[in-house]
Amino acid sequence: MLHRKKWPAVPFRMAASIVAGKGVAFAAVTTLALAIGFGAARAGAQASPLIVQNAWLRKAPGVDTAAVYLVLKNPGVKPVVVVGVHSPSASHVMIHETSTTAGQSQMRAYDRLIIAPGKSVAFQPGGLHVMLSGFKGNVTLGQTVPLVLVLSNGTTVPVAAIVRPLDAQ
Ligand SMILES: [Cu+2]
Repeated sequence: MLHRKKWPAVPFRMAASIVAGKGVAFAAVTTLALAIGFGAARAGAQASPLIVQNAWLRKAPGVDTAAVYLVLKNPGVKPVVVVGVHSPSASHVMIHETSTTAGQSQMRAYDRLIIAPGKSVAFQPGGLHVMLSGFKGNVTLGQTVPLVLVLSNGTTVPVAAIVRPLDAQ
């Protein structure tokens, strides 16, 4: 009776090594698939060297400066260096960092900002921000202010920062 035939007994240790071997083969195939997928994305849609998340600003009426906050994520395997920022909406754009020493708040300007591979840099109130001044028009709640990040290799990364209420954090 065929259905009652026993499978040959496999010693436990050998069975474990077979499973492990399959696991390794599967991982190798997955890695290859990812590599192919990544290559295709690069060749096709020009994957951005920097991912921009949650860009926003507060703008008080009648004040000609505003700070933009955002998160910059480097998805690549090499450092990404931001060497400049500009905006069609403002005449002066700089990367600043606020720091407080002995109760004194100071702003330091960055000529370049390096984002390590796989890391994110958060621009947030009380720390890094993109300082805009010399606004060329009205900025109203809910609208987006365009910025352009310039990288050391000449690539540019567009940013759309949304105007949030003054009490946004
Ligand atoms: Cu500033």
